[in-house]
This record gives sequence, structure tokens and C-alpha cells, in this order.
Amino acid sequence: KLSVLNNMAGASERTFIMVKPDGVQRGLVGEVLRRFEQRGYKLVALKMIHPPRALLESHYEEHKGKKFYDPLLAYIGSGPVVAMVWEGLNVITVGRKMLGATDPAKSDPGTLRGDYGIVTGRNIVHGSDSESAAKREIDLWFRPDEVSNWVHTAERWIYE
Ligand code: IDP
Repeated sequence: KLSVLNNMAGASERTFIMVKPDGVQRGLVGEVLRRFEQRGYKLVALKMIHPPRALLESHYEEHKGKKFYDPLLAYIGSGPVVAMVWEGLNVITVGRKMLGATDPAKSDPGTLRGDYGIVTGRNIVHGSDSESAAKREIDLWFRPDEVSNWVHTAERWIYE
């Protein structure tokens, strides 16, 4: 029972993670999934989608007007992506650490971008950077019925 565990407060935090078109083309979908899954996070939504322009304009609205905006939308819209929602304690912050820095050259080895990327414009994965971004992005990419609530039977071995 969840309520028996001591350190599960906050374990329902969710983040939006996306394998970008380069990650899909390079066969890294399984690797991204594997890392989050084996860390102990719970996968609650997953789909492949070739994102329409309007969705990307909304997703990247904070970058509108920047010099990398048009190339960014062309890049992310160039093929299917794998969108997912992961749940667990501190998953937003820890997920960003698992991704590495925006610029793969500044990402530590052991991070996804640090292991598989070289340039910022092909940095393989996206992850929400705050609670408000996570909520906004999950609502943008998934309908409520596409997100599953399920009990992770290993959670008493993941949480104290
Ligand atoms: P983040 O994805 O690590 O949160 P943001 O600054 O929000 O980083 O930028 C969103 C995405 O835009 C980056 O992941 C990257 O794909 C792209 N991007 C950001 N800055 C540049 C740049 O200077 N050149 C090319 N692409 C960039």
C-alpha cells in the first residue's frame, strides 16, 4: 500500500519527456525508455506522433522570435517523435539531470545528451524544466484518457 511507505510524498510528480526525431532515427527510443524505467520511474503515457506545426508552435512558444526558432520547428517537425509522461519523486529535476545540458558539449558523460549528442540543434531528447512547464506540456501532448494510472508493484523496493 502506498500509504505504508514513508518517502512517497511527491511521488506522483509527472514530467513530459520526448525523444526528438534524431533520437528516433538513431535508434535511441529504447535507450531513453530503459534509463527512466530502470531508474524506477513509472511510465504513464507513451505515443509516437509526427507533430503538426501548430503543436510545436505551442510547445515552443517561449522561443518564438529567437534565431533558432525556425530551425528548431523544422527539426522537431521533421519526423515522428516519441512522447511520454514519467511519474515519480523529483522526476522533473532528476529527468533533466538524466538528459544533461541543452548543449551536448556541456553535458556530462552518463547523461543522454552527453553520451549520444554533439550539437544543441540535435540534442536527442526534451524534458520539462519546471512544474508549470510539465503540466502545460503534458496537457498539450496528451488527452487525459491517454495517461494511465497504475500501481507499480515494485514501488516498495523503489521507495522507502
Ligand atoms: P532545453 O530543451 O534544454 O529545455 P531550451 O533552451 O528550452 O533547452 O531550448 C529548446 C530547444 O531548442 C533545445 O533543446 C534545442 O533543441 C533548441 N535550441 C536551443 N538553443 C539553441 C541554439 O542556440 N541553437 C540551436 N538549437 C537550439
